[in-house]
Amino acid sequence: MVTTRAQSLQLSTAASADSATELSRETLVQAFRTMYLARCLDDREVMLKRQNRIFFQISGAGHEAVQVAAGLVLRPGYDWVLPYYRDRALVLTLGMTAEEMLLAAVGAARDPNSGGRQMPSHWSHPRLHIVTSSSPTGTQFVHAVGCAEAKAFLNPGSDEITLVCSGEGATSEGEFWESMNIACLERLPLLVLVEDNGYAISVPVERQTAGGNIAKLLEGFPGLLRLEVDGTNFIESFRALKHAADYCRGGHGPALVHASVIRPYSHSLSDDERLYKPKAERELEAARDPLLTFPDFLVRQGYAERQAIERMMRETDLEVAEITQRVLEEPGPPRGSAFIHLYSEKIDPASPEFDAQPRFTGEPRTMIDSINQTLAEEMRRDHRVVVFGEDVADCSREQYLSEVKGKGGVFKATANLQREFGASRCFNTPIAEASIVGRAVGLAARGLKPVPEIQFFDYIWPAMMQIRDEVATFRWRSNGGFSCPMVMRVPIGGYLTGGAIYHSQCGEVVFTHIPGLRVVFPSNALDACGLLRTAIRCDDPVMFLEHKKLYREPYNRAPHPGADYTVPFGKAKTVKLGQDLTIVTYGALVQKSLQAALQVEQRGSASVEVIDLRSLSPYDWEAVSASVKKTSRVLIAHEDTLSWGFGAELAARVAGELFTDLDAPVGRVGALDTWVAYNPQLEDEILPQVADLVRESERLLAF
Ligand SMILES: Cc1ncc(C[n+]2csc(CCOP(=O)(O)OP(=O)(O)O)c2C)c(N)n1
Ligand SMILES: [Mg+2]
Repeated sequence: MVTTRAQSLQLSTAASADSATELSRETLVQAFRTMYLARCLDDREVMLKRQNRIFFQISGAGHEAVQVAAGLVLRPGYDWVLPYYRDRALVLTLGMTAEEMLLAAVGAARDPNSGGRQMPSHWSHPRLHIVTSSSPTGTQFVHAVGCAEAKAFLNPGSDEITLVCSGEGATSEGEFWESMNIACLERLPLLVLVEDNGYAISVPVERQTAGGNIAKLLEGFPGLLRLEVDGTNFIESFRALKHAADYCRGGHGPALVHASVIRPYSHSLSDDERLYKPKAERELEAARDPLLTFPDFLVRQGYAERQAIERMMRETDLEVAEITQRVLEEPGPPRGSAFIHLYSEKIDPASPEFDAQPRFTGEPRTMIDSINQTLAEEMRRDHRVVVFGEDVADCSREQYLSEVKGKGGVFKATANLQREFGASRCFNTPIAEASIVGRAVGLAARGLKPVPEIQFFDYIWPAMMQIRDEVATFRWRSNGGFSCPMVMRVPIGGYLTGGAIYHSQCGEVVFTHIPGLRVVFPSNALDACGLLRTAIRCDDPVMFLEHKKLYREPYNRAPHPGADYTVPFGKAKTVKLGQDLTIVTYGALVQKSLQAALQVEQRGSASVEVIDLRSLSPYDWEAVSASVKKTSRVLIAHEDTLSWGFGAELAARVAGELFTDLDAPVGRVGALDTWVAYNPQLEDEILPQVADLVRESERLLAF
């Protein structure tokens, strides 16, 4: 097995520690051993890729010195690390083995990073607190904010820090700036390492970053320690990173180390830098290669002898070759394993365990009150529940709390939570949706239960990358190593008379199309209480869609069903029995469908069944199928636009599986395929109305 120890080296008798860093001679030599091992693994992978024995390669070549330095200032399994794809030498220093890396390269089932699901160099190692990394550039910054923030809940008083790494190109992403703002606002123990190799694929840094220097651009961020260093120089890098880590550990706030490095192997094996980087520049870079300069330094300073270093390099080559032979025999993930770890295997929110009986007390409450009370009860029950978002706190200036009533959310869903549970468990965030969801990822990865609010569904889109590429993939891509269960509460929907295009949209189907995510959509106070509690107690990420129009309706109120009332996901409710037509619906169209059913029944002899799906992913196919088998006619109705909607999927499935049970075509009603307008008459025309449901029902019944 390849180790990162340097025990086989013959050490010189000169200085026993470096005077600039106080690192022992053994540590210095070991640092080179790790750098060399990293390069050796890259070279081996390059060869395997060329032989088509692995399927992707991206190297850390040229970044090794600063990465090993970063690894040495961290305490593996104590501090938290959000690496990026070039951080091979960093994660080796933290304790990942060469074998674990090559298992990832061949896509083996035993690969601890992802079990063959992600490209190699997408590091993940729960025991070492190396949090699963993905391919989108910059998404990791907001996770790091959440990880650093979790310290105050889980490890207060400790000197733990979080390290997040990136290239200079990725600092152009909004998530980087959102993170730097929050890190400075909250004085988080966050160490940011920007490994600046001068290029983002082919784009040079002066066309990427205003002024060409990210550290300078950050001037003026309060409390942020900024250090610039030659990242190919191990000694300088170690000193800078040690200084920065000490600053973070001391509670002074975040630090950023901007390290200039080289990238001798092009961006990846799919890129050829000679297309945009001239020979002279590549030669200048080559002269800075730490794999040449650092051993020279070790010999010059008398820390090791040249021959011993060369012997160690040969031994490392042999060991890597030997591991490669073994790893190439490793089996890949077994057939049939594609769904494993898509959702939690620990808690099934669709299980009968969540099928509770209500124990009603008190007067009927509105849906918004019910949500507010459920949040409070769950925060009382579980200290890990943390609520945050825009305007969700009662009053950020806590000294005014005794004088003012408090905001508690634009719809009041979170009223009095800050008052009861304190500003650490219910707090306002900057208006930055990617970081609202992204910091929840970091908090959840460390075991907290975040319940972030997105103020309006219409404004969820800056968080889309986080939701689709991070939240939903976290467990699957790390092969169960990490998870980020959270509840994203999102007010949705129209019929508001004046809500217009940016306060009325639906679009739930965008999220039901995401594997790994649960989507629920209650239509009344009782279900909102039960489904929200299930969402908080389950172990998956849940999108909890709250229809704004239903928040304060008189007809959907319910007395409180008890502090343990839960409703299982994927269980529809038949809200009206009938024999001749099934209307399958959810959200605001449940009530409209009931009204339509009554009108249809008054005008003819048919009877209509109405099913409220309640949760959309998973959804209750059994209930739909049983009802359609009984009635032989089905109408699927939703407020969201008609085309490519949730109804399209259901209609396809009904047609595919229940064709012989049908006496009429499958009907659908939804909004016009356009936006919701401000003018009330136009809004009415665009959104589905009772009359539309009656018309379509009668068409199907007459067929
Ligand atoms: C959000 C996103 N956009 C684009 C890409 C494609 N891409 C992958 S790496 C990269 C360049 C990153 O440059 P930098 O941050 O400087 O890191 P380097 O590769 O130079 O180490 C790009 C554009 C991506 N992975 N994610
Ligand atoms: Mg770069």
